[in-house]
Amino acid sequence: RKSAIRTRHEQAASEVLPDHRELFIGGEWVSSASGETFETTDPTTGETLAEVAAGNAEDIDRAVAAAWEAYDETYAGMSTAERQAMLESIADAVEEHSEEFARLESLDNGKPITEARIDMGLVVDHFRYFAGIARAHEGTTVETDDSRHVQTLREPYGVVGQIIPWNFPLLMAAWKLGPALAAGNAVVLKPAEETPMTILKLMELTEDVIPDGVVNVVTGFGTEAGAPLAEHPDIRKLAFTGSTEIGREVMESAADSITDLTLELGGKSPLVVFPDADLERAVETAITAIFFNTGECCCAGSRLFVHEDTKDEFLDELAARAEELTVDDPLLESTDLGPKVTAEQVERTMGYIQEAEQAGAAFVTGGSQPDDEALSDGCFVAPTLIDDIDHDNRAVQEEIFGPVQEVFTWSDYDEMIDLANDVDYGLAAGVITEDLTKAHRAVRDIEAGNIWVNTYNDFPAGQPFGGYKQSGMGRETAQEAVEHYTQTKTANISLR
Ligand code: TXE
Repeated sequence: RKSAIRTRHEQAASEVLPDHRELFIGGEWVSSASGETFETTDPTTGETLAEVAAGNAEDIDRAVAAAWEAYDETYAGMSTAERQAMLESIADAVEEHSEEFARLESLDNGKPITEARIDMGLVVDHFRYFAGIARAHEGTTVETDDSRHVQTLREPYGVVGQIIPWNFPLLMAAWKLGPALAAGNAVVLKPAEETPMTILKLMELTEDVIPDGVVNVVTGFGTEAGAPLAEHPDIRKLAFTGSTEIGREVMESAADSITDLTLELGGKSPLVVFPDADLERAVETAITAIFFNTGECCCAGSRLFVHEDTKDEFLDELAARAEELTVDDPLLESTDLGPKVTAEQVERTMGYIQEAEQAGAAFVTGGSQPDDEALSDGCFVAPTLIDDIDHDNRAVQEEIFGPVQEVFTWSDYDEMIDLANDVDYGLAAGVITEDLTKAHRAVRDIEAGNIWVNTYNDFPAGQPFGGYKQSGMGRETAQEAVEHYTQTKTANISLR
């Protein structure tokens, strides 16, 4: 099996890798200023997938200059209808090549091919949504009295910077490029160093669609390429998705130039199961909440609160379902969980698991890397359910970002809500009940930017996404996101 996996991956790579691995600046493929490259690895086989240009501050300077030139000379003059057509064409490119994109994402990130296809559907949906929004962009007039005419314009910032993570590489790019381009900005985007391939392929396939310099991609590491972008004085708006720790640094950099900021950071989301919940639905929702994308989801439902009346039956069912999940080569249709993105991420996840173990937590299932020789070169972690763990344990308070869910039993609603809210994060939550009143009550009581009722990890375009507390600021994936990429100009015209 191990050699079959290797052969399958080599074959897929030869079919779907982009031709270009350079930086994409001003519509040209260029080497990094330093001439340096870095490797992106296939987390299933541990083999190098490709060598990619390692951008640095000089490259960011070039990209920002190219973006301003494109904004001033081309993009600012493009009509909203032309922007809409451009965004539609980007969606078409992804749709036409969606299977190639899905396989490439699966190779670079390790996500199961079935889930990579879901990502690509959402990428298309988000570009189309923002194509529509580009035409529905309106200012206001303000009524005072007959002595003046007051109106507001929503104007683009000009050039914006975007730093994206590795868990949904192309989807996170779509979430950010869609509203920025719809609002009329030119962009400098830095992909995560772990997963640069799909965005490079998108640039390759849209070279004739996006005017030169309107989207610039500088691949590279966080400190070498990300930090100079965040610090750049000519960037007028910055959007970052990643860890809360780096989000804080990015915020400090933005403070220097008073750059407007959107942050989408970590999470530690509660999933609350009420005693009246339909058992099968509750179990399936809990499985999706934590094991979708191998738990590498900022909104993963990683803390499960089950009512004591149903806990035993629920947990038996949940463990049985978790044990049925197939951990294997992500390119196989039958795989439910692929590898984590890097060995470093495995180490991090296993560190939390071991710490929980040392604190005396009980493992309902998992708690290790899978015992499967065919997967021994990859970054795999078995689906893990932890019971009997203190709520103040680090594994409960911090984002693990892996297939690990901690289970808590509750009986008193108010106490449960206090615990559900007792983390620094507030990105998402789930509630499972057949009782409408309980659902509405919990939606109001839980501190989170996104609350799913009887579902989880559902991300249609148009539904705002973003966090409370230390999970971030600003909202993406909705009309509100376009507002974040514009600034209000007020004109007061005297009528006297
Ligand atoms: O994140 P980083 P990492 C969480 C998750 C994960 C942890 C660490 O818990 O285990 O963060 O992951 C760029 N200035 N999330 O180390 O470092 C970096 O190159 C500017 C949650 O991958 O925050 C990449 O493009 N940029 C999350 C991006 O920031 C910098 C998704 C994210 O990397 C930089 C990913 C710097 N100084 C991780 N340093 C989510 N919210 O979905 C790094 N970067």
